[in-house]
Amino acid sequence: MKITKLEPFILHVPVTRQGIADSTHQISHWGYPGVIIHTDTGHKGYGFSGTHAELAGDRIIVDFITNVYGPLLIGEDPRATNHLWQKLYRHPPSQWIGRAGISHLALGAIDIALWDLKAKEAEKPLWQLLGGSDTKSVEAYNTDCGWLNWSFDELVSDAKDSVERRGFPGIKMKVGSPNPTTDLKRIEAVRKAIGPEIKLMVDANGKWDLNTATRIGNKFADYDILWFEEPIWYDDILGHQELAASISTPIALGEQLYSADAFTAFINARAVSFCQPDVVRVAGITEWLVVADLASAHNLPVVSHVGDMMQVHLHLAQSHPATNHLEYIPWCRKAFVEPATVESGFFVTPQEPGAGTTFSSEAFEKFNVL
Ligand code: 0YR
Ligand code: MG
Repeated sequence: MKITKLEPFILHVPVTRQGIADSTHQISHWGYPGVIIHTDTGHKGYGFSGTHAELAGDRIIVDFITNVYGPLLIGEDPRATNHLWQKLYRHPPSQWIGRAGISHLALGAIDIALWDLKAKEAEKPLWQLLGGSDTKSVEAYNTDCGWLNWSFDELVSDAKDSVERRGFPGIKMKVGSPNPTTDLKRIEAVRKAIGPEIKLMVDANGKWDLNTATRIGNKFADYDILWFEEPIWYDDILGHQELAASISTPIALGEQLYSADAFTAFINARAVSFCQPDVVRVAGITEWLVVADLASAHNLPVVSHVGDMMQVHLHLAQSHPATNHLEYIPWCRKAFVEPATVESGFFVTPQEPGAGTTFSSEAFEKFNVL
């Protein structure tokens, strides 16, 4: 099998309900700048990054995919994922201007498309190709009930509805308000509404400084918070190390880390308890597997960041021993041929060959903005 053509696209899919906000982002659409990789066997691989749908930025990602990496891929066997990842990542001119940011998101889109192709050619869902079993149950937790722009009442009723009617065994809520005591009041009300048995996580999306995170983080134990996610600036290893040593709630992070090197540094510093790699950020499935193995070797759980990349992360959760839980964010599920689905708190095992990244043709007609 050989790569014959790269076909770029940019889909901007409106997020469900009203636009959402956390402490740092406001989103009305999810962006999928990506690529369809064509082959001489007729198989097509779908891969994409995940963005906040700023068209100018998405165009640069797609430009990098087609014009910088594209020529390095034509004629190659798409199943050689390790070889191709290294070829692109260490391509000297790209390495000089890359290794994170736009070039890395571009590499991620390509790598995901290659894995999709590899699984489609093998006629297996990706989790099966990676050694997974459908006897494994991946537990879901709902993030799409705890946004920071939800009013107090909306937040409490949405949290209650998620667990009582919809059966989620866990939920995550956003914190990082300008006045952190507001967050504590919201946490207290949510814990009261959902009862003591449900897993409750909080996510500050990197907003606070170390003093605030320590002061507020010390109160989380009163509400049995399973993890405190992105408490402070993403790259501050020593800050997270100090925080982890001074509060009892475990730290979760990783959605903003670009490499296994970065995870190694946080893990070695004992600055992280729950590793949250995202295939978008770490340039694809190839490096995600390195990070998950690394976490596994340190006996740390992996709970992928979903953003809205749920389908592909479900395949990885279904197959990797370090991961048993996955975030549920349903904004764009309807755009996919096989949307990730939760029943009674657990994900349904995907069955279609591939990595779960194939969009429906209607999604292309409706949402392609390139
Ligand atoms: C903004 N999950 C997150 C939104 C979410 C973000 O990208 O998606 O709140 O990805 O932090 O853990
Ligand atoms: Mg997060």
